Amino acid sequence: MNAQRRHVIAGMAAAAMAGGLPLGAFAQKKVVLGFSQIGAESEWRTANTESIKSAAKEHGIELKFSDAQQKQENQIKAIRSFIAQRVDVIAFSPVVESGWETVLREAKAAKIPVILTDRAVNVKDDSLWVSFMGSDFLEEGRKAGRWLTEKMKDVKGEVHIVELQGTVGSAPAIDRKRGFEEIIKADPKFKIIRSQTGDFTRAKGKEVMEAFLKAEGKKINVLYAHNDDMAIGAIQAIEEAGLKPAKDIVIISIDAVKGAFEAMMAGKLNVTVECSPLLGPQLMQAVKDLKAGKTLPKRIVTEEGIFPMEVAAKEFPKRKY
Ligand code: GZL
Repeated sequence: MNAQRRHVIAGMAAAAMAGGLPLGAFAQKKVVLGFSQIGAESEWRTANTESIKSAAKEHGIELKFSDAQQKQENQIKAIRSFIAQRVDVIAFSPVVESGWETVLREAKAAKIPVILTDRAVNVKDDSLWVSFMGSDFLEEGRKAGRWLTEKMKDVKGEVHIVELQGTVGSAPAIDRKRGFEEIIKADPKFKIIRSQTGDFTRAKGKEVMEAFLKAEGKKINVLYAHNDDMAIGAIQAIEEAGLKPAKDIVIISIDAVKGAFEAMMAGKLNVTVECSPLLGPQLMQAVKDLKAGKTLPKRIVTEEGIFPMEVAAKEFPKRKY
């Protein structure tokens, strides 16, 4: 703040005190952010929520937070409520890609900017959202595919893969599948023999893996899970079937949450591809930049790695989620 502006504010404050106005009337009004979170379906989501709440506090931003329990209609309701409350900025992690045009048009009509975090939306008019920050799910799928093709490069016969997909219609499920298939299609020995959604949860991941094992049994060579929670559920099913996870069935998953590192250190998971949930600081900085009149980049990509079980013990102490 420059000296002239400081002088004016001091003058106004003195006049206010003389006139009995509360000094607080001149304190900077807090920026209000309305955030619609998907739910609490996985370790990743819990870490993402924690990152957003703690960053809002650190940045002095008033956060109106809503948990949609993985239902799109609840996210739409929450966004409408933020519009009615005239928040400064709306941000959300869209549970699925489609069905957002109407409510995003309402936000635009109310002149409230919308930031997408974590997952993208599929709308014709990209002016309905100002910025999308999150991972490159296609590249995450490719990383999983590259690790497997390298691991199995000397295998002569067919490699039978079962796939636990994320939430149907969600950006991560669509793109992690697409990226993985883009890589493995180069060698016809790789065959996805079963593929079904486990909705990103441990319980559903276990249930679907039990069905895969019943149907295909020892024919299964590889499990590709779109997130660690489903992989951890599947590991339980594999053990209950009397098989050794990461040995009888090679297991690849995505997120790199603490539970995945613990599974790798126990020798039950072969590799996890990183997908960082720590979007809070970036989001709050973007909200403040918006309020300061700055233009945000349309796409902000989070940089991420891949962690095979051989490095798990060394990396684990450094993990932040
Ligand atoms: C990815 C995120 C996904 C995680 C899952 O950015 O949307 O949703 O991979 C989470 O663990 O449930």
